[in-house]
Amino acid sequence: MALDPGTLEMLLDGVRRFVENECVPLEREIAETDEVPESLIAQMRELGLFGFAIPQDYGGLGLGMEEEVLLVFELSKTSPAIRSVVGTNNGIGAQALVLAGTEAQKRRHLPRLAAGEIIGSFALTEPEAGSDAASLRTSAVQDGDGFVLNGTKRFITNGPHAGLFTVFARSEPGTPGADGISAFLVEAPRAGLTRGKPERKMGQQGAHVCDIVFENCRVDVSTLLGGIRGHGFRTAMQVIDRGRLHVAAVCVGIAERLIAEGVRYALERKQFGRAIAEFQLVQAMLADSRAEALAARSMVIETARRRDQGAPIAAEAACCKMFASEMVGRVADRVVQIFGGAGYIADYGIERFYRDVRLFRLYEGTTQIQQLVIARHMLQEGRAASA
Ligand code: COS
Repeated sequence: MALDPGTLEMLLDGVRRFVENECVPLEREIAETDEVPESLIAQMRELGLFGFAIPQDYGGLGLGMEEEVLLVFELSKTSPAIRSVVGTNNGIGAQALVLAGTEAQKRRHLPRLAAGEIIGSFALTEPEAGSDAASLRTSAVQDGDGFVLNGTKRFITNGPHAGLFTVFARSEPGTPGADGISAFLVEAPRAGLTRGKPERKMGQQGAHVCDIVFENCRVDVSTLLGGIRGHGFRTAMQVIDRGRLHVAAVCVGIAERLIAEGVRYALERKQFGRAIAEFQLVQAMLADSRAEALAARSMVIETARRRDQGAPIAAEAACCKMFASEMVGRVADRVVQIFGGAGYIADYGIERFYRDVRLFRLYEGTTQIQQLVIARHMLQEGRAASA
C-alpha cells in the first residue's frame, strides 16, 4: 500500500465527491457534445488523477493495484468517457514505460504524464491485427542512429490527443510472430505521423479513438523501449494483463452506479397502485445484479491483492475482465428493463450506459480472447501437474 488508510480514504472520498457533484450533472452534456469539459479535466489534474498509477518518484501517486481498483470503482460511477481521459496515462499509455523503460525514458516522460501535461496512448492494434496482436505489420527499420516507422494503427484510444505513443512495430526482419516486435516511445506531433479522423462510435461519447498512420516516420534509437529489441510483445501482454484488471474495476463501478439507479427508480415508479420495487420480479432483477456486481468486485480486489504481492495474474485478470464486462452488460440490460420504456429514452440517461458498457466486452481483449487466455493457463497447469 502506497498510502496509509486515512489518506487513502480521503482520496477515495475526494473522488466520490468529484463524481457526484461535478461529473454526474455533466453526463448528458458530455454525451451530446462528445467532449469532456476542460473544467473537469483541470479538476482531475488537481486531484492527481492523471498519475495515480505512476510511481511517486516520477510525480504520480504511486498507488498499488488494490488502491487503484478501489479508486477506479469510484471514478467509474459516471460516464466512462471521464475515466477514459486519465485512463491511458495511468494504464496502457504509461505502464510499458513503468515496466520496461530505461531510467532516462522514465524521467523524460512519466512526470509529464503524471501531471496531465501530455496524454499517453498505446498503439498495438492494426487493421489486420486485432485479437491476433502478434501478427502486426507496422515496420521499424533501423537506419543509422534511428528507426523509420511505417504502418497504420487502428482504434487508438486517446489517439487524437496523445503527445506520446507506445508503438509496437516489427523491428527484426525475418523474425515472424512475437519475437520480431519492439516497442518505441514516439512523441507527437512529428513528421511522418498523422492522425485519422476521430471515429463515430456506438457509445462512450467524449472518449476519442482514431487511426495513427506512420509514413517514413523517423525516431531516434533512444526511443526503443528499455533499449531492448524484440521484447515489445511480451511487454504489451504484461501491460494488457494489468489493463484488464483495471477495465474489470471500471465495469464494477458502472454496475454499482446502475444498480443504484435501478433501486431509486423502482422505489419511485408506481404501477398497479404501488412502487414497482414491491414486485418480486423487479426485486429479482435487482438482487441478481447486486450479487453479480459483488462477485466481480470481490474477484477484482482479490486479484489486485495478488498482483501487489508479486504473483502472476494473467489468467486471473482475464477471468476478472471476462466476468466483469459480461456482468455489467447484464446489469445494464436489467436496469433498462426496470426503467421500462423510460430505459429506452435518452433523457433518462440509462440507454446511454447500456451502449457505453458494450465496449468492455471488446477492448483490451474480447471475451473470447479472455476465454482463450484462461483455458491456456488451465491446460498448462494441468500438463505441469501430470508431468
Ligand atoms: N505476460 C508475459 N508474456 C506473455 C504473456 C503475458 N501475459 N502472454 C504471452 N506472453 C509471451 C509468451 O510467453 C510468448 O513468449 P515465449 O515464446 O518466450 O514463451 C510470447 O509472449 C507469445 O505469446 P503467445 O504464443 O501466447 O502469443 P499468441 O500469438 O498466441 O497470442 C494472445 C496470445 C491471443 C493471448 C494475444 O495475442 C492477445 O492477448 N490478443 C488480444 C490482444 C488485445 O487484447 N488487444 C486489445 C487492444 S490493445 S488495448
